[in-house]
Amino acid sequence: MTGKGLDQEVERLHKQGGDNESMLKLFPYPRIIPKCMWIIAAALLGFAAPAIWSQEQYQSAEEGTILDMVLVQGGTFQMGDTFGDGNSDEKPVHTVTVSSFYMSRYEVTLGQFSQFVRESGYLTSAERMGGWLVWTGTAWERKFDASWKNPYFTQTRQEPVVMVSWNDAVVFCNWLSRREKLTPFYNVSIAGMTENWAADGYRLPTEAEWEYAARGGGKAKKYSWGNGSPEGNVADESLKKAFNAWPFAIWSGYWDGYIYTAPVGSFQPNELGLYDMSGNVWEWCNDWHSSYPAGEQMDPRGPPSGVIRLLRGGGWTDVPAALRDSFRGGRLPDGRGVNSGFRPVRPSV
Ligand SMILES: [Ca+2]
Ligand SMILES: [Ca+2]
Repeated sequence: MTGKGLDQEVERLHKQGGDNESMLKLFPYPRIIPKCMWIIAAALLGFAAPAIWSQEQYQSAEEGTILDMVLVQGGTFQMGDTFGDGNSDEKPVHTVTVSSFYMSRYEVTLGQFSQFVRESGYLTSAERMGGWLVWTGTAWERKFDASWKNPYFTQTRQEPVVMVSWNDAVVFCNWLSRREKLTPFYNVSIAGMTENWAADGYRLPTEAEWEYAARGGGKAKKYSWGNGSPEGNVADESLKKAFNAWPFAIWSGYWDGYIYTAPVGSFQPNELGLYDMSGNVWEWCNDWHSSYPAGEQMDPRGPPSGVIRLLRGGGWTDVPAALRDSFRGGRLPDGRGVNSGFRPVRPSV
């Protein structure tokens, strides 16, 4: 589906009723990165099969720290379009230094998210705002019951949670902080949200932290696995074989064996021991999308306000260009898709 086609699909859904303006804005890519609309369309959408989600999946009784956190030693690196094949918002390449931090070794799993919901009673954006588009095998359709519980394909507890918004992810981070007696990073109220950078609790990574980590500590490489054929779950021949009608490009000649999400850690980790940075699901970053500055940056946090929150790394629906370490995707804070999740970080001191 091209960007134009995607816009038409959104317009059609709007005319069907039951939608609203904020929902229409859940497709921001064509507006911020017009050069690669077809990649963006693929990145935003997923597809579906009948969902089976057993009661057993709610019954995790994990205690203590539920995330395996990896210490990422800080350093200085070149951030952005270091290969010269990126989009305008990946330029200019600029020097960035990040401090050390802890990062989850894996994407947050369905099992972990179900524990959060069970203990908190939280209702996600998709559940409150009427699902989103899914792929039925032949067409994209708005499914009002689509959510993390029902992404219209079967998932095990070890697979990454999907259909979660930026707003959902930060509530998860705060829940995790409180259960570990840490100070929450996000202060969420009806008046808005503020961030406490002095807090020791969990938060989403800055995109500088994410890119530094995906590059295995700031290395000049294109994907988290390196520069060659994937070591991860992407839009591959398995996907195309399952769905002849799949409307987007795939990584031709590559078979990863997974049509949808893969259990986290199914592929080799990068140099830092982090799994699935490129591929499997897109990962929310903390920052608002904005243009890069030209000068050197120390622990950049992005602008104080904005419209689009960043997503990084590409997912099981994506082709090479969107899987690059420097590619910048994004959605509105309540945006969600069957191909996006998150992985928290927390300070090292
Ligand atoms: Ca795949
Ligand atoms: Ca990922």
